[in-house]
Amino acid sequence: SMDYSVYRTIDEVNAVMKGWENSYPQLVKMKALEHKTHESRTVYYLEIGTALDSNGNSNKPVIFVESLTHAREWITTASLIYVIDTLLKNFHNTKFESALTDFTWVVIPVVNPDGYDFTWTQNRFWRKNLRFYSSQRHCLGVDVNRNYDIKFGTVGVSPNCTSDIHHGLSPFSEPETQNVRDLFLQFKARIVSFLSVHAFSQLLLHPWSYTTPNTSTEVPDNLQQLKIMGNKMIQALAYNGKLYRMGTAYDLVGYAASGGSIDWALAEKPGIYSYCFELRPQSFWQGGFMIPATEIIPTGQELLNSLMTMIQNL
Ligand code: 0X9
Ligand code: ZN
Repeated sequence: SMDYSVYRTIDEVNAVMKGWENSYPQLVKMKALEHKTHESRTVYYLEIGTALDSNGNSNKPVIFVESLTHAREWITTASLIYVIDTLLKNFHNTKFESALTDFTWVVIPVVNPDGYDFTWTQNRFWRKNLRFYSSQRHCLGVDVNRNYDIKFGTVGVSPNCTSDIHHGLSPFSEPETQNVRDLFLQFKARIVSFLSVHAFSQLLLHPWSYTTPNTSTEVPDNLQQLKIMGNKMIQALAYNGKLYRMGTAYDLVGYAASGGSIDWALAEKPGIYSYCFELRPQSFWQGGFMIPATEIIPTGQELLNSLMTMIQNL
């Protein structure tokens, strides 16, 4: 059986995905996304659920999950591996069965494999992708979560390529955002929820992330539903006693950010349940991005519990 309490390299994560497809051919398809990264890597995604046809299609509602957009946020992919493996292994357990019989899960476990590999080999605290601009020192990378076409370049971003929140040259200039966009559009008619998995701070963010006190009259049409569902989800995230809080980015962390995935997804398909998880730990003092691997399982348990709560309330 699989050891959950270790962090895996990009090659190991891809091998885990392949292993699932081999072990559960009725439940899992692993596919390549179209846009290769700057270092020519292929980004893979999974389609998970029953009654997939030979192309991996079904008529079920889709829950779309994207993770490891930010290279240093290792706990996100590690927790997701726990979640997916637990769902697959316990498929016949009534507690989890509806997750795979009533829904199709479309999951990108590592949106940014170049950045992830860079955190293993060069710099553990790297955040962005590896967009190469010039041999100018320090000018490397775009913040993938600022590159979507929603209020692009307006708030919580930088035009400077040396910045950790550099938005890139134009909306969807990056292969990583192009991949998420194209996969979202492929499944758009069936998507009921879009989930972006990040770390850390123990938060559940709902749109809009771009609003500040000046623009806070702009709210999603489904704000009430987002809040009601989000409240249930943060209660479920407290599964192991950790406090999670829910709100917009500005409400919770005091900064707005444009060009992010959850805002783009909700604007593209109004009415969906679009959230950004900020997983463990709560703060820098509890390990920050370097959270010990011993916390992967409990973090995965609380993430799984909140996902089960969400689907039971859809
Ligand atoms: O700043 C970010 O991109 C996210 N926080 S992080 O510390 N993981 O970098 C929050 C973004 C919230 N908004 C969207 N996901 N759109
Ligand atoms: Zn992040």
